Parts: sequence; C-alpha cells; structure tokens
Amino acid sequence: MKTIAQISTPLGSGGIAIVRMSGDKAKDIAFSLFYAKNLNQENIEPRKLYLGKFQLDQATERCMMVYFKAPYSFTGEDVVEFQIHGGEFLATKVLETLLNNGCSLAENGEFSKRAFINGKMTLNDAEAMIDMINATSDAEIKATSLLLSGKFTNEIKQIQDQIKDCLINLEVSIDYPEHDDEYISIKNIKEILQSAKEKISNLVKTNTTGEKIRFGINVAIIGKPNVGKSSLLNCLIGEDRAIVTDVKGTTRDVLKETVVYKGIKINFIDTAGIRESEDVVEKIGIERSKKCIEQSDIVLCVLDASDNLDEEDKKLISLTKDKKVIYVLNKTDKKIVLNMDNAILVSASENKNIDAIKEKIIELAKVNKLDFSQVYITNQRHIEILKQALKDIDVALDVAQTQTADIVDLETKKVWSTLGKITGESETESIIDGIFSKFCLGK
Ligand SMILES: Nc1nc2c(ncn2[C@@H]2O[C@H](COP(=O)(O)OP(=O)(O)OP(=O)(O)O)[C@@H](O)[C@H]2O)c(=O)[nH]1
Ligand SMILES: [Mg+2]
Repeated sequence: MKTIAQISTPLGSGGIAIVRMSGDKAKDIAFSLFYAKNLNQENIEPRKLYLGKFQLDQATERCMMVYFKAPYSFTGEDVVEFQIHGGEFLATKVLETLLNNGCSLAENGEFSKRAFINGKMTLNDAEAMIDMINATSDAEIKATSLLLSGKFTNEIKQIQDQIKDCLINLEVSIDYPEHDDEYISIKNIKEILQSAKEKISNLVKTNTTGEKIRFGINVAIIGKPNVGKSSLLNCLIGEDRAIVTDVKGTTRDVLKETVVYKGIKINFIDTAGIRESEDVVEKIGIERSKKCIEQSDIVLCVLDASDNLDEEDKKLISLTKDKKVIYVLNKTDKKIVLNMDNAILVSASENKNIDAIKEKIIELAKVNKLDFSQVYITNQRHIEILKQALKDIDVALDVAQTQTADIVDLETKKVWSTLGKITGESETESIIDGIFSKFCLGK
C-alpha cells in the first residue's frame, strides 16, 4: 500500500504542528529528509523522540521525529511523525516535501481506515472516535468513551457469536442429518433469537436518553407576550442574546440557544408570545411557537406571577396538556398574586432561582442520574442497524415456525450480517467508506 502523509493537527498557528506518514516507505522517506546526529535506520528506536533537522527546499526546520514500528502503531503500519514548529505555512511546506519525496496525500480518515483494515480498531471504535472528536458535553464524552471501550461492540459480538453457533449446528443438521437433529437446532435458534430480541430491544430503548445526551434536551419557552420569556432565555444562557422590550410581541421568530448544565446539553428555544393577533408577521411567529411546543421534549410555560391567570394563559396551559411542562412564575420581584402548585418562582430581572429551572429540566428528562456503566446508544447508524436487526429477527422467528431448515438458516444469517454492520464482521466496502469519509484530514 502506498505511503500516505498529512498534517494531523488543526490548520492555523499553534505551539507545535504534527505531520504524519504511514506506510512501508515511511522510514526510508524520513531518513532521506531528516538528519539527527548518530541516528540511522538501523539504530533508531521506536516510540522515542529524536531532535534533528528536516530538510526543506531552501531551509532546514529543527524539529522532533518519532518512529512507530509496524504493527505497533495507530495504523498498524510503519508510522513516522514530525513535530515541527506550529504554523500553517511551515506545516504545509513539510507536507509538500514529503509528497515530493514519495508520499501520497492521505484522504479524509485514511489513517483510521488503515487502522481498521489492519485490525487495530473495529468499525464501532472508529465511529466512537468521530463522536468523541465532535463531542460538546461531558455526558457525550462519557457515553462515547464507553463505546470506545468496546462495551457495546462486545455486547453485539456476543449475540452474533451465539447466533453463529446455532447456525453452525443447523447447517450440520441440514448436511448431515444423521449427526444433528434439525428439530433441536431450530428450537435452539428460536431461543437464541428470542433472547437476542430482548437484548437488542433494551439497547434500542437507551436511545431516548442517548439522543438527549447527543443532541441535548429541547426546551421550548412559551407564554403570553411580555411575561418575560426572552428575559428568561437570556438568564438561562447567561448572555444577552434575545431582544427584551416592554412592547408586546417583541419576539417574532424562534431563537435557539444551547447551554451545558451539569454535563448535559439543554437547547432553549425562545418563542413568540402566543395570543390572538392580526399582525401578519406576529401570526407566523405564533404558528412557529405552536410547532415548537410539539417538537420540544419539555415546555417551560412562563406566567406572570404579579397577575392572575387570564383566558390567554388558560388557553396556553391547555395547549401543553400532553407535554412535560414546567410552570415558571416570573416577575416575583413584584407583588406576587398568582399561586400555583409545583411552579418554580423566579425573577428574570433579578436573575433569581434560574438554576432551579435547569435542575427540574434534567430531572424531567431523566438524565440527572445517568448510569455510565451501561451503554447508551447515541449514534444514529447504530440505532438504525439495531432496529433493522429486530425486523430481521421477527422474520427469522416467523419462518422458524413454518418453514424448512434451509430457509430458517438463510433468514437467521441475515440477522447475523445486519449486526455485523456494527461489529465489522460483515461490513461492505460502502459502509466502511461512508464512515471514514466523516473523519477530518490527517486522522
Ligand atoms: N419586574 C420584572 N420585569 C420583568 C421580568 N422579566 C422581564 N421583565 C420585563 O418584562 C418586559 C417583557 O420582557 P420580555 O423578556 O421581552 O418578554 P417576552 O415574554 O419575551 O415578550 P414577547 O417577546 O413580546 O412575547 C420587559 O420590559 C422586561 O424588562 C422580571 O422578572 N421582573
Ligand atoms: Mg420575547
């Protein structure tokens, strides 16, 4: 395979930049360009940093070099990394020099793809790594690191192995009926498929939480005009983001802002105040607010604590009757008139009791006591595969009731290969390419 090279650190200025090579010729190319006193191809020790000079066209760059000997490297091939002075131009120059001396430019994720091909990581590891790189909250990192630890893959692999064992028995009973009993083999397959169905269904259920970990909890802030929704949003995100005025109908469009609270992402959506309106723009905003209610996980229904509930408030409350709702009584710095059980009393203008809202949100979304010793499915591809596996299992169970062994064999194999799209045991070229193309350059 050709020797590839790329800059592995983000482009831009920094303390150091790393340019990496992987492939059979990595060491040869490195020694044709890098010079360190008393160092040669024979006496270089792997995983040790050497200080030396890298020969550029017109100049030399003083830098460090490290060599990883195959198969003990990230890609499983010979790898050489140069740690050079940070700077986009310099890093590009070093890369150019490597390309002029026998390297090919690595595509997105090509280092990781090679690691996969050489058995250094499973497909799942690769995906977990992408998620880790893109993670934006503690919970996401924790859930993803469990994926990287292989716990999830192992669970799936176990199911796959059990299915494989049964399939082997079944095939033996088809080919050598005198050896194994077909009836018993099919009975075993049914049992294994039933237990797989249960395990996979439980994994699928974790996705509700997994999605919240990954994308955040969507919280719509709704209420009549002027109750202080935008003021509340600004307090919740700790920034003056939304326009606040005493004019009713200030907010015309939805505004989404994300905060991380106790490691969990919460997406707050400020909406237009809901009321009967003739104003065309405001009307559109109100329609959007209603849609927001439907799409949110939780609704913050904001009411004015200094005023009694009127018809509009009551209408609003009935709009949210099928949702998880938190009632927030705002403006408690004024004389409090409104009294409501289970409501949270706050004052946006005095920034009072705001965290109580966030606390209630993570409690209602059931993410306040996450158990990170269990797997949460946070990856969309995984969830789709698991759902497909459940469908395949149902078909296989169905044919196991009525059909002959060879058909049972065929349908059960499908379950096995579907699960293989997670463990990498039956993957096709296109899945692999799809996954690795999501990686950044030099990874
Ligand atoms: N006294 C008091 N006034 C507040 C409080 N919160 C908001 N206000 C005031 O109420 C008025 C309306 O505030 P906004 O945050 O714009 O209200 P809104 O619900 O977003 O209004 P629309 O976007 O028009 O629907 C402003 O004059 C705020 O200063 C509060 O806690 N106490
Ligand atoms: Mg507003």
